[in-house]
Amino acid sequence: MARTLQAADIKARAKQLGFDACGIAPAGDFHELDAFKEWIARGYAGSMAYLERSADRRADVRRVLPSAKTVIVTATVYNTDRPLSIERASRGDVRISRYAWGDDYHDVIGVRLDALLGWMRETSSDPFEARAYVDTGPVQERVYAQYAGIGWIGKNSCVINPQLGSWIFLAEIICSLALDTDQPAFDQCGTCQLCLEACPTQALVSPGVLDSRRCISYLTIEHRGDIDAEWEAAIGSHVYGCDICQDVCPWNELAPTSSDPAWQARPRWDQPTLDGLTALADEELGDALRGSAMRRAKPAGLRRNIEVAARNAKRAADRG
Ligand code: B12
Ligand code: SF4
Repeated sequence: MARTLQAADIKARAKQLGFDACGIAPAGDFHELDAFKEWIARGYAGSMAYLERSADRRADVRRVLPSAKTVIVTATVYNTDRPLSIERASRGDVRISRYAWGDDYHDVIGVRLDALLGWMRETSSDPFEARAYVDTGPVQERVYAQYAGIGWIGKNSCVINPQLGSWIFLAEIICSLALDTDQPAFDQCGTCQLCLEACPTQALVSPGVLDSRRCISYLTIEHRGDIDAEWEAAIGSHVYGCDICQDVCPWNELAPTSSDPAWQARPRWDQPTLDGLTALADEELGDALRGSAMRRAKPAGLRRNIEVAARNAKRAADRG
């Protein structure tokens, strides 16, 4: 029967649908959002022009949905029981970001978020407006996640939940319902600086601020064309994305793993080797990317990255 929706009902439903955490932030123009335009102005977005194009809308969710009163933020653990990238340092190993081993999260979480929104529409006695986004919407997901109490924005710029760690996907429903909101999460990085120190390209230029142009994740996923020779050696054996700033984070030491089949590594991407990937024909590479978040880099981008890793492996072998 239709009723007035309460925050607790939505959170309980989110749990049933497979979300590991759910919190609610007020729709507001939080001070952290001001940093976005400055970040663009410094050139830190590199060639990700879509970020600049949507900068005005990203300044406040009410520019996306003028009637917005709250942002329901979900977190989904994608961590699985496999070694960290920094533990895969043997000759011939290549590294692929943890988030990309299983099914494409845009698809999987998109379906779950639509189910949550569909249930809200069926259950709420009050009509409301809403927009649901997973990653690709004009929303600073990390800021709203922090204000929804999901986790704080760490020095590695990732949202860290004290129980779940940072191997989490974020997704949100912006809505016009005036729901009870959560307390924002508070910073628990303290004096730690491990992520800043570990980044092979010093992409974390100051705590919480990442220059994408230096980030291995950006270089291997978003950047098109040749990779500047300056970064080649530092990319090492990374063939898609980079996890180092999360691998070294103490908050991930006891991070739980997920048994959700969606995030389990597909055989092709489970601890891959350079020889195994180099041997793939274009068609096989294309097939292996079907339904995977790695489609973003396209077969040509992945091939380019495999070639970089191969040159790095040869240099290492030549050094003996
Ligand atoms: C563009 C983008 C990237 C870019 C830039 C990343 C970055 N750090 O900005 C690149 C390609 C490099 C990237 C890499 C990765 N990404 Co990405 N990415 C995004 C995207 C689409 C937008 C982020 C953005 O606008 N960045 C610009 C910065 C300025 O904005 P922001 O991240 O919102 O940060 C805010 C605060 O940090 C604050 N702020 C600014 N300065 C300061 C200073 C301090 C001290 C503090 C506390 C705050 C603060 O202001 C910003 C908002 O104005 C989001 C999805 C989304 N719609 O938000 C996913 C997202 C951030 N990415 C995600 C993931 C998983 C990754 C990778 C782990 C993938 C990988 N393994 O390769 C890496 C992580 C690298 C890293 N350390 O960030 C997840 C992060 C989940 C989490 N736990 O935080 C998101 C949320 C996608 C999702 N829906 O799950 N990503
Ligand atoms: S490694 Fe240390 S400084 Fe970096 S995000 Fe984790 S706790 Fe914060």
